[in-house]
Amino acid sequence: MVCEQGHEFYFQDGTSCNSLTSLFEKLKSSDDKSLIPYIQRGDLSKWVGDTLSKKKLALKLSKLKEKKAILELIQATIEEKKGNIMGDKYKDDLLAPGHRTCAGCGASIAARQILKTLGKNVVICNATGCLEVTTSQYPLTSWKVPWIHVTFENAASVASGVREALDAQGKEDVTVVAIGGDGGMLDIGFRSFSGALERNHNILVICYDNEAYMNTGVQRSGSTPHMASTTTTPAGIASKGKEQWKKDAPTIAAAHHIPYVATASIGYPKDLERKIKKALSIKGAKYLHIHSPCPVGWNFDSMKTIEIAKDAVESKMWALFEIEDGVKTLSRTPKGIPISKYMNAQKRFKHLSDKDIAEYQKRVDEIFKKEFNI
Ligand SMILES: Cc1ncc(C[n+]2csc(CCOP(=O)(O)OP(=O)(O)O)c2C)c(N)n1
Ligand code: SF4
Ligand SMILES: [Mg+2]
Repeated sequence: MVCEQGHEFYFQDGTSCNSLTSLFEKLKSSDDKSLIPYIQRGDLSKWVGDTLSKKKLALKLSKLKEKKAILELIQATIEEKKGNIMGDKYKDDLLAPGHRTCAGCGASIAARQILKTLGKNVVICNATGCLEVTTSQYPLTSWKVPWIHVTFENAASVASGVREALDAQGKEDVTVVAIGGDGGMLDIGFRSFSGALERNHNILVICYDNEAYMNTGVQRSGSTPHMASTTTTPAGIASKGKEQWKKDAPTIAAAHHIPYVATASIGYPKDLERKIKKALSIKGAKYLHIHSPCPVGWNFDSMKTIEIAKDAVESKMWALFEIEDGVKTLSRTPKGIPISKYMNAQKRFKHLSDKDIAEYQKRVDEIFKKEFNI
């Protein structure tokens, strides 16, 4: 069928249009989900190609001028649709949706919460790991703020350098953040982490702790909890999972005599927000350690990320506290739910017997008694 302007248009479902207007009307009203990837990639010409040109000579455009006009109209329509698809909900997020973290990923929830409070006047130095890999696949990025991918082991060193450079330019007001996972920040990047804290560089160092090297296949880290099963500490006849207890990174950070250390959880975003704001008000090195459950590595239903995060806090598996000038203060009194509720929801602990869990419970109770007297 030939349209009023002498063109033939066909959609992939075989319908043709009589005019350009009907083409755009169809595009506008389409609920076709296959459009979404093109819109998100902003890959207009591919969409035109895939949608219109596949049918034999479906789009006959003899003049370049006409083609340009059509492309512009489609571009405008796509921009309009983009607004609808993304919705107002995510419009102000500084970590754009569409990245590739797994469903229910605690690390990406942490990153959104962090950026919301940090705002735009920031430079992020992000170590290799799940958060970096999933949000920055070339040529795309989810980061709407200045962001540097640095190697696995030196995020805090790069942040120190960025700080120096900005200060030399008189840009003391820009916040500099080093962010990495527990492997990148607390094991392999420990030297650079420790160095930056010891120099008391005016930066905020953040570890999103998902308690293993997730990006490379759930290997144990120093931050993996005792008896958790990972691919390098698999539970079985001869093993009950990781032998060692979780490394106490916040206490190690505080031992560098920095002005502010805090722990947080993605389950308590207001507490996290308050702590970031406080960190930003303090000059010198600050350390924030955020518990960030990983449905894949911990093996739980991805709908339950926040519930698991909260249960960690309420069962005393994860304490929310601040250390200011060496003084440790609990920021949330846990409800004291049984630790079994937290553990039984995750397959990484499924091999534990009631006796093992009771021993765990005893240990966390003792720690809370000793450190917070509750
Ligand atoms: C020096 C070095 N060693 C190992 C790797 C491979 N590697 C990339 S990401 C990763 C795991 C990251 O773990 P973590 O920092 O905890 O972040 P997560 O993936 O858990 O978010 C490893 C081992 C690397 N990139 N560089
Ligand atoms: S493996 Fe875990 S930390 Fe990595 S993207 Fe998936 S849910 Fe997030
Ligand atoms: Mg990790």
